[in-house]
Amino acid sequence: MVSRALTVCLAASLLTVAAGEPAVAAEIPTGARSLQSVNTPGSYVRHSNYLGSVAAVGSGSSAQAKSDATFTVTPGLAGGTGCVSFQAANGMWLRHRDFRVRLETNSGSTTFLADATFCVRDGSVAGSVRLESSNFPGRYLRHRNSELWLDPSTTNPGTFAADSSYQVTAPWTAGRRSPVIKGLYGDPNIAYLNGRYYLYPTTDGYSGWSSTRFKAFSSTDLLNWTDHGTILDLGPQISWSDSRAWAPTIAYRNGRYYFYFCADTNIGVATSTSPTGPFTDPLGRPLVAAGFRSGQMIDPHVFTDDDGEAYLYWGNGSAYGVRLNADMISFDAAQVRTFSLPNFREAPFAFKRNGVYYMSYSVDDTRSENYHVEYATATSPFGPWTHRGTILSKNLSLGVKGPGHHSVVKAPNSDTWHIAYHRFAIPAGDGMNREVTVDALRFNADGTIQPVVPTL
Ligand code: FUB
Repeated sequence: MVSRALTVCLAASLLTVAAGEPAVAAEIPTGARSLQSVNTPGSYVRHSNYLGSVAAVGSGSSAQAKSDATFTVTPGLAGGTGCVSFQAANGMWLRHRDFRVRLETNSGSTTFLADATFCVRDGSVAGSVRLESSNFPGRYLRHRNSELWLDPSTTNPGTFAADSSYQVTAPWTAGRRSPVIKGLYGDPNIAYLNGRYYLYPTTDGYSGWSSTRFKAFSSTDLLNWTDHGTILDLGPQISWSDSRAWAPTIAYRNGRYYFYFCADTNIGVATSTSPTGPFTDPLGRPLVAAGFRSGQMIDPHVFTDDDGEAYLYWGNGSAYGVRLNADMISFDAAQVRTFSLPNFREAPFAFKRNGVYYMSYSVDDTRSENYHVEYATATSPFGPWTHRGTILSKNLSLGVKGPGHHSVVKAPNSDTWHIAYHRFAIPAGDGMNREVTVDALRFNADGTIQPVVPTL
């Protein structure tokens, strides 16, 4: 499935436009796609021995050839309006290096992100596209002797335009259902607000988790997600920190949305009248400053109880909780509780079902494939917590590694629950190259939680 809003505007169409017909500005959804050369029909962009090429692919081609000619189109790793990146089935990305187009693992460096980002331009024939380098404007993804290069248009611009134009087609191999939001993201916070589901993640793919911006996505069906773009940018919008934008969460009270986020291992809060912002910082300082208590002051979650009281939970190394004041942007520091939660590492997430308070949390290190989620229950939002076990862990037969930093949401007017979490991007991700998915969360009759069955 493809998110309509995770789309990139292109002067191209998935449908072939007959010559002579007026060109219709169209959109190409992100997701699995193939790219057919316009001047060597039947030849597709593919990778072979980690180098980009153009080669014939047909219905009788091998499964490997079809897979090698299929890419997941994502928003450009380096950003930019109308810019995209191409991820192969093995998790590596098309990039140029020394102007040769090749397949490499995302190192997270600024250079890599730019080298792997191509901005979509009109192609030489109706419905086709050209892909211009984001960091070398004027150079295009072009085939030359069947090899893919990042070339400038020099002599014979007509030939060059044809060599660098592609029809975007349906993919040679089917894509997976997940990740539900295309691209690299971690720490998803899922919430149901004002008739829609929202996901607020950390943006991944940066070494040291050094992203500086937060994005939001929304959906009505948990499958098709609309990208609302950047909703908070630490650089211009937060005066007290410019780095390490991690693990946000959201709460609603009295007509306002409160967006809690990590910045440089402090917890801040920003408010808006919309779940997609614009958000502004009412405090001009962290809500929970680094050093306030032992461990890192990260990974906030706000749980609102049936009586309207809101509770802030957070922590890495130690788990903390406190009731927020009615303004949602302050609390009584003397009332902060430290919880005893076996194996707790980070990412506490609280919810309530049938009068039982659940505290779920991540165990181990997000860089470890053994990262997983355990939970405890209580009869009050402050515990004491009774440890109940593991609900989500790796599944190597599916390629699922490091699943964790989850959140939980209940479908409206139902007892249907879902869990959003990240895992190492499949197949070549790691603890800084993670992807987000959503699965069912099921309960036993006694209220205990069944182990999550990861779906791809
Ligand atoms: O995304 C950065 C950090 O990684 C989060 O704050 C932790 O929970 C871990 O997932």
